[in-house]
Amino acid sequence: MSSSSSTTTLPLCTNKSLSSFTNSSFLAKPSQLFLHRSRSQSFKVSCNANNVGEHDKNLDAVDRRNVLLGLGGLYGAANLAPLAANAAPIPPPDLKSCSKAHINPDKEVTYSCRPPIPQDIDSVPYYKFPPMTKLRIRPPAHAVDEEYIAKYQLATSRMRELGKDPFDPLGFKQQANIHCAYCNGAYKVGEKELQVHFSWLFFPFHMVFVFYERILGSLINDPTFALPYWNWDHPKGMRIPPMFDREGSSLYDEKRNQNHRNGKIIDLGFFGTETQTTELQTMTNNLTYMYRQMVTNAPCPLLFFGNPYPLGTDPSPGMGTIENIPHNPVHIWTGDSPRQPNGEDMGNFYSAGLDPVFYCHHANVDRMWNEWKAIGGKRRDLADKDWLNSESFFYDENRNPFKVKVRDCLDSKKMGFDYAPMPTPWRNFKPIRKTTSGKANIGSIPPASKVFPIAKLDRAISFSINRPASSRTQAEKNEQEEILTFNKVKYDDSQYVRFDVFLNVDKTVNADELDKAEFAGSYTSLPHVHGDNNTHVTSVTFNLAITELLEDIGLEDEDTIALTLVPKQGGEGISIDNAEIVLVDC
Ligand SMILES: [Cu+2]
Repeated sequence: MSSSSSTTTLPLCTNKSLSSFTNSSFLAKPSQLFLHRSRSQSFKVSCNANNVGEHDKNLDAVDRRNVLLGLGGLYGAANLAPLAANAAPIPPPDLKSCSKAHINPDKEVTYSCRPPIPQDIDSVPYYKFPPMTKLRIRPPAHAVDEEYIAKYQLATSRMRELGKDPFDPLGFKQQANIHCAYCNGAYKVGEKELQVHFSWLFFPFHMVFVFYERILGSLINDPTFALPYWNWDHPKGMRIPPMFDREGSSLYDEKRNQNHRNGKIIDLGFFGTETQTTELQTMTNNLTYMYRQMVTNAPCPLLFFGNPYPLGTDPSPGMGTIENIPHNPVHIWTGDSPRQPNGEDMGNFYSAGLDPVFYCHHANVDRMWNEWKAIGGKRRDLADKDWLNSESFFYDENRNPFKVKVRDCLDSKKMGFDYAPMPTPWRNFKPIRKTTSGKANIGSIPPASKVFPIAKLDRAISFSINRPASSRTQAEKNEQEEILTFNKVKYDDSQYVRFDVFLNVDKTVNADELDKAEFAGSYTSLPHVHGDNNTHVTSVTFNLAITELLEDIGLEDEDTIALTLVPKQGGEGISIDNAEIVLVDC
């Protein structure tokens, strides 16, 4: 168990962060942010370096929201769900059988995502990461200097140049195709489609994109070149990193939401609709999401990694916390959904790799894996052999084909890279109970048995639900995690979907203000193809860990608690069979 008691500092836009840039013309325009904390307090903040005094006031505003408590509730190690007895790991895909990818079940990708087939396809060796004398150190993308940007731009433009040969595995298009083929149904394993999202393959598969970084380095003869990480979990990084927003640069992509450029603060819960709230509230919500997804809702490995996906099972069994938020929303927020039919580029799996910022986004997703393990408790890699021995196929920087096992991708240092450290303010951002209106009166809302099944989540719904045990001792809580489970959450998976879950409040809850203990979490989905049955309907189990929330709200002694579901996107297409609270070993 670990907790940090250091004071959180949230430099939203300090002059220090700007000093590492040698040419201020490359920065996002100094924007005037009008941040209103409440009716009684308002702050005007400028990202101008000479307005630090006001800026500090703003930091204080966020600091006051922060409760410096420990992390709590992190214990032992095991899995949430048992596996089938005769399962096997997912093997590398059969390249020869690679067919057309689909944008949705009815629509094919207009080009083939298939990689070049190696001559000796049956004897592709396993990759051995070469020993490094010097680690590649991935920098936070908002804080790199012009020398770094010049190198990164040069390497990317050379990769784009190689992409003119559509079959060069080092070309930019082929690199993007990797994500297209593994994520939009081009590959089969056995009789079933291969999908590396919505399951425990999400983290290790994307980690293997490390070859992209090695290729970039080789194109500029710099064996220490490292990808930058989009530091969206820190207020300084909550915008498109400026170097990606320079038109004409090899790092720029035309197919991005134009409303989200020039320093616009990112909403890490974005699902297609701009929330009508202040930028301070957006950043506060962002830190709340990070705390929920890394700490509260990910005390057990499978909650963090996603559900088991052994050979022979259906794809997309259920995603882990970070894939859900902020991974999915960052994709959608960046993609050009206002102008492109399928949210291209970042807003759809098949096209996401065509935007250079994709690799920067995923570098931070990878970083969250290390940060999650660093929190301690039961937060450690899975020991399941079906996970450890799952494989994927890649070309290295010398155009040699290799297979890679998940077990070889668990330690970034062994893979030759590490991250330049940045503070993680979300670790101390445990939301507190809000005493504002919206507290539910258990007697005035229907029980879960009267509300489920929910045929359409087209408006907020409140209900009461019984707990299997109350007043649990610390030893009991150490032993078992209390999980709120929604069974058979069904929705049209060609649509954006999001709903939020609140505890102990009724429908009058302010669902745009998430920094409160009553906010339990959200379910989101990025449009994707699913299975071979050609239907659009996905059915998943959605779990939220509530042990810590019950402590925070003071509900530990209650036998029955109130819940409210608030649809945020696509609710008319969401149905839910039932909800229950269960105790599980984790
Ligand atoms: Cu992604």
